[in-house]
Amino acid sequence: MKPLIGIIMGSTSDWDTMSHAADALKQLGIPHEVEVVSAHRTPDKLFHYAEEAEARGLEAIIAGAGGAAHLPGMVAAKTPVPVLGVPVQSKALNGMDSLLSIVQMPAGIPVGTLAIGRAGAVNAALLAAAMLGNKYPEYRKALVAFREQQTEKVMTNADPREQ
Ligand code: RP5
Repeated sequence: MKPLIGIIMGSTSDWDTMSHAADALKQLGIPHEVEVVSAHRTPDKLFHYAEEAEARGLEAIIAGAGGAAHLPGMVAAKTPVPVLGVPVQSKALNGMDSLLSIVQMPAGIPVGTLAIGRAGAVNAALLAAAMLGNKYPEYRKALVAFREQQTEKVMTNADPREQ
């Protein structure tokens, strides 16, 4: 099936984090692709990826990066496809650098920024699913079912001593 969501990241070292976005999309049955696209190591590839995204049918891009994390902002600047940014937890500054680099976009080019690390990656996928759900009822249904299961899991495991 043609991918509807593109998951990109600045480095293979981001995969530990970004794999959680891919897992969540897989769980919801949403076709997606995964690719390393570095803003500073492969800038031409970044431009090409962003310029082609809409024509290839991508309806959202989840972009993860760490440190001076300009990948999500640069991609957003080159495509009208909505971009969700995931700050990867960096070693030096624990991801605060990534977070501020991604979230502080000047007015005009938005990047929907999620939390640092795994939570951000999972939530980027869930948010992308919610966006797709406006157009594809099957993905809205899958998201609702996921949330119901999540609630059920908490309700049936309420005593932490029994975990
Ligand atoms: C960023 O630099 C990447 O997104 C990654 O989080 C960080 C470090 O990259 P590596 O040096 O591990 O390749 O571009």
